Amino acid sequence: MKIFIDGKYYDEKNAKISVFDHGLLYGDGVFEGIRAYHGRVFKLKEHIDRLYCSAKAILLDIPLSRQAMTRAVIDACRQNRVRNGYIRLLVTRGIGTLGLNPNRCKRPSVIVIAGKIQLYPPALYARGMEIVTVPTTRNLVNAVNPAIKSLNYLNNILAKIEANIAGVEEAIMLNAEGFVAECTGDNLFIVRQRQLLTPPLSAGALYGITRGTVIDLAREADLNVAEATLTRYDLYNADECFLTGTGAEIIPVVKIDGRAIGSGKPGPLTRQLTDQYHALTRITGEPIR
Ligand code: PXG
Repeated sequence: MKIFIDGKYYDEKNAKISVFDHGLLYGDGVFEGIRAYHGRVFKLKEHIDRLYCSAKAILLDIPLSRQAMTRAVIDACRQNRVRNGYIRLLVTRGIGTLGLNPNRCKRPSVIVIAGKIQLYPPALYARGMEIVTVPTTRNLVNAVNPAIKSLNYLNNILAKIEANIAGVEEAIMLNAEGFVAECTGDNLFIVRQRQLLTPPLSAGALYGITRGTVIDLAREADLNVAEATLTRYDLYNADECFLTGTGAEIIPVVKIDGRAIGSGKPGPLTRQLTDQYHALTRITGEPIR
């Protein structure tokens, strides 16, 4: 695998960053996780836009234009002959001194890794997954806003560890007010009386690209979609529940905190949206050439 770092390609064993990079020292930086399907990069513009929004929020000046960044992602796929895969795009604050001050960092670093994706086990898609709510609360929007896809994911990692301890693969995180925000790496939807509901960004959700795609697909199919503040009670009494993310795509949830959701099997709208999503990945995206 050849990895792009600041305009040059390095093979895996030489792809290194400095121990003085503030991305490592302080988690100071932003990232994206992007998929390629059938020789095309899916929703690339949306991911690039979100990357620049995350960077803006932390006053990080990305040293590449959006066009050059788009080119770098496509080129990294081409160099690695990735047609179906996963692209991790990172911008770190760059090399500085020991000490928080980002002013000491002269130039942010841009890293593009184009490789394979680690997915949930296929059986979970067929049967649906069981998840739990966990004690670690979503970051406050007034602290490190969870809308920023920053390199500091420790809050989510703690929640993921709590899910692992409970013997499940994902955790539902609540915000400080006790409303549902999202999962550690996936957004959450429920279906109630044929209406799709998902927490608003103000509840502490990430502006998920898959979430946005699912909302568009649902509207195309004449389904009613709304953002809603949801409690655990709403989840337990939903007809269906599913998670969305670049990695997960759409994965059904059939049990939450020991309560079976709906019939206890993946629901019909979850299946319908999954089919629509897969159809879209077959026909759209930025060609890798
Ligand atoms: N919530 C959080 C906290 C995320 O980090 C999503 C929701 C889903 O957003 P998208 O835009 O992907 O629909 C994410 C995305 C990984 C990995 O390597 C993480 C994400 C996506 C893909 C891979 O763990 N997070």
